[in-house]
Amino acid sequence: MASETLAPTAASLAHANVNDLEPWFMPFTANRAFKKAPRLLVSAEGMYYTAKDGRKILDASAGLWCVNAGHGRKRIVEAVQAQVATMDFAPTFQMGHPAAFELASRVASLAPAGLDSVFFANSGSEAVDTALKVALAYHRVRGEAQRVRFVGRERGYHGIGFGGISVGGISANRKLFGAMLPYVDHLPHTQNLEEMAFSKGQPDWGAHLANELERICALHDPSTIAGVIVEPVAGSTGVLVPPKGYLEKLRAITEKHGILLIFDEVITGFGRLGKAFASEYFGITPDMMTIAKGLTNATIPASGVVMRGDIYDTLMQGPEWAVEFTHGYTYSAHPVAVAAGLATLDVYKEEGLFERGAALAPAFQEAVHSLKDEPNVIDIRNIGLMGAVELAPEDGKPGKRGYDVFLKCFEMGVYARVAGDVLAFSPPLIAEESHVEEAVETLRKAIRAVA
Ligand code: PXG
Repeated sequence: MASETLAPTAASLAHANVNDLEPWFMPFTANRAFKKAPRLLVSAEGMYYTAKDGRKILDASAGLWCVNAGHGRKRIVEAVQAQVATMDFAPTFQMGHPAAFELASRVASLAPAGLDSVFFANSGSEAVDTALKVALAYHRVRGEAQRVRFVGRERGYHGIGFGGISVGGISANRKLFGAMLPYVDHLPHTQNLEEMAFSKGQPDWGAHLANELERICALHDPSTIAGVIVEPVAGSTGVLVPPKGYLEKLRAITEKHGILLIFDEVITGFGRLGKAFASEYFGITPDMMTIAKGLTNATIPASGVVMRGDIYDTLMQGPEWAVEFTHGYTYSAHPVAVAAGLATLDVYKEEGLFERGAALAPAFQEAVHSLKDEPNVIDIRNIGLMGAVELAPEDGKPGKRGYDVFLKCFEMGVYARVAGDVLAFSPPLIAEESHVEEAVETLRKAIRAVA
């Protein structure tokens, strides 16, 4: 049978009709500005996108911090193609398919010892909601139903579900949406330019900020707190690296009070810091981790919560014929996503990509810090293959300078992420030093051009 429609080429996509840009209400996009001057991508391979006008665009941000093995990986693409042709979908409520169990085992074996159980979802936001619900249910079935509070952190990003924006600490993502989840408090964020500007890796200053958790515990009574959720390194708000000793303190305080510590590893998982997870990098084991993005190299959406095995055991209550944990998504452990996940883990392992990321990190650090004396640069921070350059805001127009630099970079062939006035790089782990140089030198020119 002819398969002419199955494999659209970059050329055919380039001619796709994009005359009407209005109907798509785009996510996290300045819609009106975009539709006046669209930036359209039509294909991707390795470290580069191709734009609709044919230009190659260096992907300095691994898509949205997710394409850790680079684009168009044959092995992953073929696994997806084979799976979709063999079994396009299988229900996972009261049914299962073998590969999903294999993926859960393989994820658990990458996770710190004791984190043995994996619940699958489709997006980071769903993983966060799932983790919050697991925490509430865990305490409830143990007879501690009064543990209903969560503590997040200012400037934290945990996706855009109601749970995620409630524990999240980005005011712009909260202000349109009313009161959100009740019983949520926030730690202060850890960023302080006076004390830590231009730190390489973890800042020396700031561990004491974790003591705020004791204050919050005292205020609410720690026995009412179900969980504390933080990104080990905050990504979306512009790479906030935890001060030395900070995460250790959060671990000690949560443990002391029987509060579950949830690391949101949606960005930091799968090699971003040169280890499978940030928990391994920092040597701190949380009670749960949320994962997404790099789990499938973003080829197919998938996410999950990796939790302590005894949390799973605790939830196994009630009669055996009854559903123990009334939660799940139609697409939890979707067969095609699972196939992508298994192939992705093979690629990471066979190509030693986590180690490769770790090996590139020192050169990456020096490259991003070389921008220190450029105009308006007020901070540079980095860890693993996450780097951020913060620019002074224009008077009365926060975010404008960052946005203009982002546009300039794209015009000059480099895609980076921008959050307010912070430009962030998180290249795929397959990057060569020359790619890092290309990204940094382009950013340098863009910063000068916009100054
Ligand atoms: N937790 C963390 C730590 C994240 O970074 C989510 C949860 C939500 O994942 P989903 O799959 O629901 O989007 C994220 C997502 C950016 C950027 O450039 C970051 C994310 C998504 C899109 C853009 O900062 N992080």
